[in-house]
Amino acid sequence: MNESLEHSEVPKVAARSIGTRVLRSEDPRLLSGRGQFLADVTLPGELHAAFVRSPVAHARITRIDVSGALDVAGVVLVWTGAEAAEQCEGLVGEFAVPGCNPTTMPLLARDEVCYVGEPVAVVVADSRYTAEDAAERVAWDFEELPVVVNADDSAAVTAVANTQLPDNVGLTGDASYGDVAGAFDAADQVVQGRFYTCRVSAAPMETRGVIASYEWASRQLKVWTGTQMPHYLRYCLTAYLGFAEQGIEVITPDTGGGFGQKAHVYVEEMLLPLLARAADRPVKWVEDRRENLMAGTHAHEQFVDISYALDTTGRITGVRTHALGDGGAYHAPPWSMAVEPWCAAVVTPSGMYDVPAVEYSYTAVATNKTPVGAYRGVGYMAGTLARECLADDAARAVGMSPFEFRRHNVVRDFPWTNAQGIVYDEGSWLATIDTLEEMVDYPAFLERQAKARAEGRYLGLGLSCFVESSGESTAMSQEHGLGDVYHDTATVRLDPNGTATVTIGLTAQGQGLATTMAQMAADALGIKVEEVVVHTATSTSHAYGSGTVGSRGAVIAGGAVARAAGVVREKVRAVAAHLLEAAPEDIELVDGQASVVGVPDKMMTIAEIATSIYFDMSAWPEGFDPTLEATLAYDTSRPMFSNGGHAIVVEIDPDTGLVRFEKVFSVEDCGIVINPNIVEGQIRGGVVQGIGAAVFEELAYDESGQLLATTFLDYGLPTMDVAPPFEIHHLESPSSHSASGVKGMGESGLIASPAAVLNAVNDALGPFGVVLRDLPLTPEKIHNAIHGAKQEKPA
Ligand code: MCN
Ligand code: SMO
Repeated sequence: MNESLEHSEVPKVAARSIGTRVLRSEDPRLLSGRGQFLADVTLPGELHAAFVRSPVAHARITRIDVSGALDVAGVVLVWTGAEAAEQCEGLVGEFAVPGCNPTTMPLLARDEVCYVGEPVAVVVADSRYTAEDAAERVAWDFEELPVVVNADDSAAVTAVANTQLPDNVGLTGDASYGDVAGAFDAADQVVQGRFYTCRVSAAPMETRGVIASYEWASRQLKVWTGTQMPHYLRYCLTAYLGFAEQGIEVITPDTGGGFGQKAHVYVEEMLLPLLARAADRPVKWVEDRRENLMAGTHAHEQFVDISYALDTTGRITGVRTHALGDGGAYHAPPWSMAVEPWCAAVVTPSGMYDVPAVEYSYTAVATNKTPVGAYRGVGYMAGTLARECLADDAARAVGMSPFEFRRHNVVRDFPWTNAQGIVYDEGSWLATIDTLEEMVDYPAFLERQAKARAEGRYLGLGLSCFVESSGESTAMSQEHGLGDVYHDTATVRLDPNGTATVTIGLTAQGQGLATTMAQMAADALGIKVEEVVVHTATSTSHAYGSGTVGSRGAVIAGGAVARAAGVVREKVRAVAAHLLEAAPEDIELVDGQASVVGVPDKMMTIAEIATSIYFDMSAWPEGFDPTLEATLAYDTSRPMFSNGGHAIVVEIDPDTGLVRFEKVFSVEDCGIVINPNIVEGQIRGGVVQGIGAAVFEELAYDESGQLLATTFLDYGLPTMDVAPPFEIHHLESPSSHSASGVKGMGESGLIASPAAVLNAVNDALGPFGVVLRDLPLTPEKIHNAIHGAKQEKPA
């Protein structure tokens, strides 16, 4: 734990801006087309890279001939695996728990290609056209090897997907807490199911891309990329490639979404700097959509087997979970194949329910498919889908409504320690269920549903509740048995005119951190939010950050901002006290004024104080240090958990199998809400992504390992026409640990909405007596389920 970095040194501040619907400061620029994205960056003399990517899923490379490409006018360099390996063996992917077998992902494949899209060679030329044309002229021969395209075959080792993992296992482990066997032996009934979350893409609107420039004279390397972890990338550029870290600047321009896909270190990010150095010219690569769907990390694919032991009253007395993840061909560094099955099994077994006995196991296996990486709500989505959909099965088995069943099992008293020993300090778990039930007006819905059925229309209501670990921190990592260490810094400066300039270590992919962190700083300094400008981590020259992952921005960047602002605030109070002839403890900073508590006419503006600190030594108390700028780090001393739930109403067309989304009801408790507009935007976006993952999206492969979706024509992203209206309700159980009581929430929408969708579809399918458990819920699947069932079962 990192108690030394805790917030306790931050004075509690009056919330003026926090909690209000401040408009996003990012929007005027971004919405009027003034954003500067990676593709907008053009460097003098730049060259362009194009990759040769494997057209087959698994093969041994027997010959590569690049001479045809080198002959093309304008081509500067062509590298294959041999040249790349001279510089770097590859990126090691592993997870720091027993049972992980690491892999090394070569920068360019050398002997073996393990998935369609794996880079085999790279061409650098004076234009993108030339580079692409020349890439076509790289000739290579290969011997095809047996292919593994699904997790069950991989687990059975029908073939080896990657010779680095002879038994196909990337990661495996298990644990048991409490008397699980006893709970299942004594159970009145056991319900179980196998749930499948299909392979999808995070599909950020802006694909990946890298620009690198290297100045040999000063040994300065600049790397532009939309990464979510610029400081970690900078560290890797030194660790793997030997560039001097002090000479490296990683620049993250405006970024059109990351959603976890950009929370990886990619081979392209390693190659471009090497190529720029070798060519002595800047090199640029901007991924196209086809490449992104093939070579950006994939997400989600896993099977979760889950069973509940239920007692006679309908209490869950034990849960068993086994998660089998299809990890693709390599561990995607740095998170590895653990992202899905480990998270699903370890982090989500009990959710909001008071389950005394928990057993889980997880296995990630390799297949000849693109590596699976992080995607908003890593593993939580699949774990929540299994748990919440089995809860509906259990509710049906014991004859309770989905609300009653959850209320019967929910944890009511806090702090609560789950079977695994993880402590939950506070939460509004029961209130989440009650609030959702009120919002949907359940009796009225049942009536409407019955009436609709009588008319041959099929409405369904699906419920899903979640607990989300938020504010990823050292403490959170340790609580889950890992050794990751996190902290971030922020710099807060009060300017001579009393405005503030703030720099944080987290990048922004669209979360609105520049706005919310300005709100944090404004309240901590006692000035107006319009008087604060926040620079998110656009360059590693500024504040240090561990990355915008694990919904940590509000908590961690917020904590660092509050701590740094606290130091500056004390300086202002000291000078105010001196000038107003009062004790510093009696000085209040609110709304741009420093005033003496209880003496309303004794006040001056914070701007006047700032000006005098910079320009008038006579304003300083004895021995005053005029530094009006502070950089401090923050980490939490304890893990913190948000909670909430969604209820989704759908209608199924029995003739076409299409699902129409009527309405989403969401309850979110992320402690104190900094900005309700932004939090609601996060919920809407996340839920719609979850609707996509549940119904429209799938990165399917054929038996030979060919990816079947490489454009947005064959990969169905949800668009505004399917996005339903939302009703959102905020509950606030403040964290007693974070600055201002905030908790994170950026992943909650996607974590819990697919379960609500599946539950809603199954509720609508109720009259046909069928229950679906595999995503995506395509029209075909639903149509077949209805027509396979032939006719409605009697109610
Ligand atoms: N917020 C708030 N009050 C709270 C909690 C959060 O106002 N109590 C605000 C935050 O200040 C921030 C936003 O809500 O502006 C999300 O906050 P948080 O939950 O702290 O998450 P992060 O800032 O760390 O963002 C990361 C998270 C993750 S892990 C993924 S994945 C994801 C997500 O955010 N990727 C996104 N949301 C995304 N939204 C956009 N537009 N693009 C992405 O790539
Ligand atoms: S998947 Mo978010 O980047 O933790």
